[in-house]
Amino acid sequence: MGHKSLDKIITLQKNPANIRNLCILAHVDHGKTTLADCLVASNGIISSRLAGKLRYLDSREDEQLRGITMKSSAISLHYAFGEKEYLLNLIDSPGHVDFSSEVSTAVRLCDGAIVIVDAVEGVCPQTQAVLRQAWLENIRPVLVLNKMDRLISELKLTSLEAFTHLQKILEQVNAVTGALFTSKVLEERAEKEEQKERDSSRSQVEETPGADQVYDWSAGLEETDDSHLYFSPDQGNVVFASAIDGWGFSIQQFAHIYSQKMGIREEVLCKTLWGDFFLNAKAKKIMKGAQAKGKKPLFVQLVLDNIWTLYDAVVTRRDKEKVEKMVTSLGVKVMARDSRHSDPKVLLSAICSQWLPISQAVLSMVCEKLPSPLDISTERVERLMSVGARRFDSLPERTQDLKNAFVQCSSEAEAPVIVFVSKMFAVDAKALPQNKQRPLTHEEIAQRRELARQRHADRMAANQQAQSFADSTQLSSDTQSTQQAVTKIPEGVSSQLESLAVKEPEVQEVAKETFVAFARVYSGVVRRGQRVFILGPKYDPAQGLSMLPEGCMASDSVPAVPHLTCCTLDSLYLLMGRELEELDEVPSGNVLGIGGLEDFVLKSATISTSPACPPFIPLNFEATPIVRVAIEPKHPSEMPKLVRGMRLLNQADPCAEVLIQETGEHVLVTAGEVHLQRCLDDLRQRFAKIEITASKPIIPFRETVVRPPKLDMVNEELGRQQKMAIIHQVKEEAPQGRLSDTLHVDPGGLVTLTTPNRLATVGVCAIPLPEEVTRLLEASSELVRTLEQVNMSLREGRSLQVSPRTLEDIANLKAQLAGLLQGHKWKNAVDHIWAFGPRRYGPNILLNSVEGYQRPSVWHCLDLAEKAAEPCTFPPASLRDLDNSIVSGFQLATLSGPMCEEPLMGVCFSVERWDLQQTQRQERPSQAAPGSEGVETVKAVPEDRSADPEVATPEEEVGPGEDTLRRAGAGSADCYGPVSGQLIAAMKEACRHAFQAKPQRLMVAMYTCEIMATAEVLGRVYGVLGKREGRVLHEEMKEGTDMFLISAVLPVAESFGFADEIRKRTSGLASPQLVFSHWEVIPSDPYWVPTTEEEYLHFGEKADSANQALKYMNAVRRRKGLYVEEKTVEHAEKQRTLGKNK
Ligand SMILES: Nc1nc2c(ncn2[C@@H]2O[C@H](COP(=O)(O)OP(=O)(O)OP(=O)(O)O)[C@@H](O)[C@H]2O)c(=O)[nH]1
Ligand SMILES: [Mg+2]
Repeated sequence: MGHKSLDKIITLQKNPANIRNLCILAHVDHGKTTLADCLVASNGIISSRLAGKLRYLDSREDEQLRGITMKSSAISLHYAFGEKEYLLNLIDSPGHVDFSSEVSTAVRLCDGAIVIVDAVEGVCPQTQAVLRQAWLENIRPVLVLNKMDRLISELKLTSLEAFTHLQKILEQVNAVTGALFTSKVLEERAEKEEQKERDSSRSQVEETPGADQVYDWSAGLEETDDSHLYFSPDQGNVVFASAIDGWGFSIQQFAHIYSQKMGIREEVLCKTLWGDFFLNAKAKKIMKGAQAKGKKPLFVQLVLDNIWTLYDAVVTRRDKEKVEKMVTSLGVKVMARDSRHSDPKVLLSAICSQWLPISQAVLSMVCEKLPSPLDISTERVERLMSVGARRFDSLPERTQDLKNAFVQCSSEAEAPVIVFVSKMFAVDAKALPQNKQRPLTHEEIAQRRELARQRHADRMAANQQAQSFADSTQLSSDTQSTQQAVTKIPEGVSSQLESLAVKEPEVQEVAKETFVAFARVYSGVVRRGQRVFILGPKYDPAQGLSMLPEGCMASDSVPAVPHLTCCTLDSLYLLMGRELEELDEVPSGNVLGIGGLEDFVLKSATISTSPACPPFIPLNFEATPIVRVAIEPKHPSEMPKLVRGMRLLNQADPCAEVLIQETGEHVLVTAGEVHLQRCLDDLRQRFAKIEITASKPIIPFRETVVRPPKLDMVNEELGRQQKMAIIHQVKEEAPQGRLSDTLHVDPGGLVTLTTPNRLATVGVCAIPLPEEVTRLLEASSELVRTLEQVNMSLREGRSLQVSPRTLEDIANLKAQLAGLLQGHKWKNAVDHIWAFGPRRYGPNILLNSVEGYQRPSVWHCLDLAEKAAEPCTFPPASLRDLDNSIVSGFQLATLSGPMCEEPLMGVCFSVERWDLQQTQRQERPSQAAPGSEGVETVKAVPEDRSADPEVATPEEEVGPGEDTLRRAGAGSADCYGPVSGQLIAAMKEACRHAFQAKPQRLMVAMYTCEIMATAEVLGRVYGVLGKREGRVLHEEMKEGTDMFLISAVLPVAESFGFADEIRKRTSGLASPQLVFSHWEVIPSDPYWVPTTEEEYLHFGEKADSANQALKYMNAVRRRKGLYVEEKTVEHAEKQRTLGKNK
């Protein structure tokens, strides 16, 4: 990059009003990087001939090879628009679903986005996803309808057809935006109304109810002006383009041209060029109703026809004369070598890029329509600052004051520095500007020349000396003379060698990876060498402010505050695509790279000079990492290198997770197959630089229980004895002797288990949760986690100012659960929820059905919030002693189930009985809870159950009273360990047995998959889907094209190699996008064995041929080193007979 343009950018950085931070978003392959190329070429960074072919921002080798972007990268461009000069910080993002986390990191740093839509394919799944992301981050989008050339050369549409087609696509895009907008308006309206209600109830104004309370649901939508949110060419936020051919236009450009030509006012043309208007040549008027009157719409006549004619002349007919005419009438210059080129596209882009340069159309739209950093809305600021459930107005006052700093985006000296780092990216240290060879200045060149001259002179002198020495001594042997000459190396040369020798280790040291933070300055000026605070995501400004002395700066010696560290900003960079330029300071409103943070920041962080600054809300990632592989070095001795490499990879990728499993395996979790491949390549080539082997993907499963099936495998009604068989199976599995006298299972599935010291007994029963409940819990896991945090802090006696919105969400969740848990079985269940699990927020429920135990439910915080605003704590007395052990046992049981040690899902464990022996409580009277008195008798077991001969009476279970007393008397010297631990283990075991007493099923993760394919290859796509147990949900034809859009679901377990297979079978015509969608129960029972005659006939003795669930389960068990019951070949004779018959 030349000094001049660098200086220019540095000057432009100081004027935030003329800065635009924007990213390019789209579905995969819609042409983001190609468009970026065109914009980069407009700055002279690459040649305009190569624009679109080079894909400059795809700097990685694999990106170029595969032709898809994998990392988002930024570049700063300048653009003169009218009188003003603008600085554009442009970020190109990947479109493949696997890399959607890269999109999140890009969107966070921007104020606006260019959304690209392929004019042929229209709105695709990722288009919707990116529009949603832009919406969530509150950034403004503009639209580019790209690949217009395909309408002409591939679809062969006429200009009129193309117009209709474009209108439809625009409608589709607007429908997506509309849906987002509507939900937001309704939400806001609800909030306002509630506020009003609260106000009115506070002011005690009594209004006559019922009179005017008609619920008008549409009111909010009509009032709000949303026209600016939609894409419409007459609004100036749509550009039609073909990035590959280098042209693009907005209708304003044509309005300008034709207003001069036809003498119609530009504003009128702007309004009418797009839409149902036509030109009445006689009356010289623009009229409405082109379609009804069968006239050519204005857009077709004045715009599209010109382009269609040009393509026809240049590409289709290659009519030289006509082309020449058009060239002169357009007033463009074409070089001879372009017009003579054998590929007509070269000539075409030479003409188009001068006539309608795409960069001009896109960049002027960007400058005009996208907001500058100064336009940041207070709403966005508040959202960025309110972490988790915190209410913005509950933040400390000094923190709230920082809002102004954001809004002002000031670069004054006193403005606090606020920077957000959205990701860390690895750079080869050689590529850093400090270590790069730069062009030399004139003085340096002169100096070097002088040095070289000197050296040359020295060498000449030395040679002469040697010559004269040899001559004078006249040695007899030649060899000796040369030896002498060599030994006498002149000084100059030896010093050169020395300097070379010194340099080598330096070079080696430099050749390693360093990390650069991808960041944006929201306020203040960052300077090189500045001391700043790094705020982790869990940093609490209230705590920080109370612990730090008043006016504390990062440069002082700072006391230790959790999640806060100090560091120096070593180097600042301007991001220029493949290159970095060093900067001394970066003012507010700019995107930049920061070096030297790798030891302080893992993936993202907030940086500030003020300890009052809150950490920004976490990035929202759309993709869930789901594909796991275990990694090993090829040579075991290289393990440390692998560990280091994986650590680096973890830091360099926003979404990849690296963990060590209990088995000691190093596991990498990625978003999908392509992502996995990229991570492995990165490990091999950059971070670990060793050979590694990756296991087959480890597929996650879930375990669940279902209602007893009514039909057997051959569709016959199941009798009672089959259900009994299941119970027997459980009994057989229980290890003989050790547990048999403490474990009891009744036919209803209630499992009672006594701890080894016989002091506590729990009775647990597993119930399948309705599917909707599981789905709801899965979807609200974040909320449940927040709920758990709130409860935890209440239990610890701290008060947490929860935002009313979160409280409302929690109340909503409760209401929804209550709505879904209907029926006799679930009576009052919602109020008795004890905990969620695993990890306290999973999709399983622990229910308190213990009679006489009035435990506060998980919804406790709601009651508190209703009662009073003042902080209040849990009444500690109402929690029974050892309550926590029950919860822990439940957490452990749900974390790994009995089938193949995978987490449970959709299971409710109802604790029906929980008895603690009197003696135990007497020992610890101070901790005994008053509510727990008198619960040692079996109250919870229903009559019919206790009457069952299989269920022991409490005396039998507990054993003779004397014995108990003796054991209890041993007190802390109990040979079974502390009671709490025993209770955890007992609870866990009880849950597992209760689980096994019900029909068990395996759940598989499912991908949704959208495939676009042409009619010819449709059959093959179905073939591949069928083979891999996929299910087609629907199939539709894309209007105006010959493409079919198929959406299907596919088990993750069957998805590996799916994309490749589809691509191979269809010769690259169809390529699927796989996104994790949900969990699904496999209907077949993994433990099923034929019991009836019919089943035996149907499935044979082993009956494992078709049991998909068994196959999956055994595969997991084998991988985990668990016992697998399998029969190997039994009747080998049969095979012999087969051989004979041949
Ligand atoms: N016909 C036509 N092809 C185009 C146009 N723009 C881009 N392409 C082609 O579309 C393909 C994808 O282009 P890219 O720019 O890599 O697409 P992308 O959106 O960056 O893709 P990802 O980064 O992988 O999401 C390339 O083969 C381009 O040559 C266009 O205007 N017309
Ligand atoms: Mg790309």
